[in-house]
Amino acid sequence: MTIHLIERAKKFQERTAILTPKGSFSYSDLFQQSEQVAKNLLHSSPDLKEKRVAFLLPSDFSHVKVQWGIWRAGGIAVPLCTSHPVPELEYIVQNSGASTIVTNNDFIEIIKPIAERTRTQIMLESSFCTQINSPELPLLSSKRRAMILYTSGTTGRPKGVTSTHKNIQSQIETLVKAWKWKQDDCILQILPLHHVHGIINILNCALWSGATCEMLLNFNSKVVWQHFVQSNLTLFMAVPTIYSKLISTWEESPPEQQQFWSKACSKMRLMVSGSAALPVQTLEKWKRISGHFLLERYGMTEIGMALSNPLEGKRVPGYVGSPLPGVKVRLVNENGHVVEPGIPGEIQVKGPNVFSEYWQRPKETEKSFQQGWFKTGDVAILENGIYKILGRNSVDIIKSGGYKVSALEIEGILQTHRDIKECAVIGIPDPEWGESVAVALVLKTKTVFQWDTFRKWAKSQLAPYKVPVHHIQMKILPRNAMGKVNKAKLANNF
Ligand code: MCA
Ligand code: AMP
Repeated sequence: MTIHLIERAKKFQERTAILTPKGSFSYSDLFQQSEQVAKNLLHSSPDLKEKRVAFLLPSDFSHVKVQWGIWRAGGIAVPLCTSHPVPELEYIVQNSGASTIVTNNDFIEIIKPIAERTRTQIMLESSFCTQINSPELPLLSSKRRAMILYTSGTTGRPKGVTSTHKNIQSQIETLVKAWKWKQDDCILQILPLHHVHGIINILNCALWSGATCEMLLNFNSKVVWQHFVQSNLTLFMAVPTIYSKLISTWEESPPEQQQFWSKACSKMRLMVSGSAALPVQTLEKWKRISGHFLLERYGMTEIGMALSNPLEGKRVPGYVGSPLPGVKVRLVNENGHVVEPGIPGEIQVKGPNVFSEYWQRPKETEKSFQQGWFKTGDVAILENGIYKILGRNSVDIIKSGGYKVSALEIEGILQTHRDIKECAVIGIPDPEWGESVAVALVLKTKTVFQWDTFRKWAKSQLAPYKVPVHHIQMKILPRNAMGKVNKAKLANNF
C-alpha cells in the first residue's frame, strides 16, 4: 500500500502546498522533493523498515519534505524541537534509538556532539542529491509505525507516543470531515512541529485537503496580526495562551490599528482553540475583538482529537462538545465502571485514531488501556449531551502555554543541582499561560543561593516551558502521613 496522505498530493499538482517567507512550494514540489529525501535516506536499501530518523529543522518547507521523505522511505519520523536544550534533544535521540539525524547548517553544531555520543549518523538536508539512483520506494502497510512524539507522563522522563500511518490518517480524516476542510482553505502555522496540534491539526490536515499551509518560523503576536491582514487565511488554530497574547497586543494598540486588525478576522471561516482549557473570559474577549466564537476541542498526543464543538450549530463556552466522527468516548469512575450523564469520570477513548504504543514501554502501554479503551487521565462530565473537562486526575501534570509538563520530571532534573537538597514542583494558575511552573526548594546548608543563576542552569537542562518561573525556599517540604509531599498544601504558599 502507498501512504494515502502522500498519494493525494498527485491530485493537487501545481496548487500551493506550503507558503513561507522564503517562497512558495506546490504539491508537485513537495511530492518530488520528498521522494528525493526518501531516496537519499534509503541510499541503496529497499526499505528503512521502521528505522527511526530524528530531524531538527526549522518550521519551513525543509521540515515538511523531510517528514514526508522519512515516511516514504519506510522510516519512523522523530521530530526534534528547535528550542530544546541539548540534554532534552539527546534524550529523544537516545530513547528512540534513532539511526540518523537530519538537520541543517544552523543546528549542526548542536547536533554534532549528540550524534557522537549516541553514535548516530548526521545527514545535512542541504546535501541531499537531487539525482540519486535507487530502487522504487517501498510499499507500506497502514499498520507501519510512522511517528514518535515525546510527551510527559506522571512517571519519569517523557514517553515516546508511537503512531502508525493508519492512526495518523484517521486523526486527519476525522478533522477534515468535522471542520469541512477544502482545497480553498489557507491556514497559518505558528505552533511547534513536534506536537499533534501543529503536525496533524494544522499542517497535515491542510496537505490532505489540497489546501495551503502558510508557515512562520515561530510565534510573534504582531507578525500574526499582520498576517491576518495581508494573507488570504481562512483558518486559524492555536492554544489559549496564543489567543491571550494576541488579545494583549490588540489592547495595547491604537484604535485605528485595532479596527484594521479586527476587520481582517472577518475573512476567516473558522478559528479553533485547544491543547489546554480555554478560559471563558478569553473566549468572550476574542469574540469582541475578532467576531469569532472560538471552536474549542479536546485532544491528546496519544489519540489526536476526540471531542469537538460543532462547526455549524451551538458552541457552548467552557464545554468541548461531542465525539468526533469515528472516535468513541466514555467516562469511567475509579472502579472502572462507566458513569451516568451528570457524574464526573475519567475520559476513555477508543478508535483507529488511538496510538499503537509507548515506544519500548510495553508495561506502561498495557497499564494505559482498560479493555481496549485508552485511559486519558482527564476527568470530564457529560451534560446535555456535551462534555466539559473538569481537570486531570494527577497533580503532577501541568499544562503551561499548551505544553504538557511533568512535575516529577522537572523535580528529577532540579534535584541534580549541587545546591538543592530536595524540591517539589507544582502548577499554579496563570491568566496568560494557563498554569505556570512553580518550585519549592529546600537548600543544602550553608548555600549562597541565587535564583537567577539557578534558572539559567535550569534553562540549559530543560525546555523553556519547563523552567520554573516562581519559587519559594522552605526549610522542610510539607508531607502527609505516607511521606508524600502535600502539593495541595504547598500551592497555598505561592
Ligand atoms: C516560555 N516562557 C514561559 C513559558 N514558555 N514562561 C512561563 N511559562 C511558559 N510556559 C518564557 C520563556 O522562558 C521566555 O522568557 C519568554 O517566555 C519567551 O519565550 P518563547 O519560547 O519565545 O515564548 P513564546 O514564543 O512567546 O511561546 C509562547 C507560545 C508557546 C507560542 C504560546 O508556548 C507555544 O508555542 N505553545 C504551544 C505548544 C503546543 O503546540 N502545544 C500542543 C501540545 P525569557 O525571555 O525570560 O527567557 S498538546 C497537543 O498537541 C494535543 C494533542 C492537543 O490537544 O492539541
Ligand atoms: P498533550 O499530552 O500535550 O497532548 O496534551 C493533552 C492534554 O491537554 C489533555 O490530556 C488535556 O489535559 C489537555 N487538553 C487538550 N485540549 C484541552 C481542552 N480543550 N480543555 C482542557 N484541556 C485540554
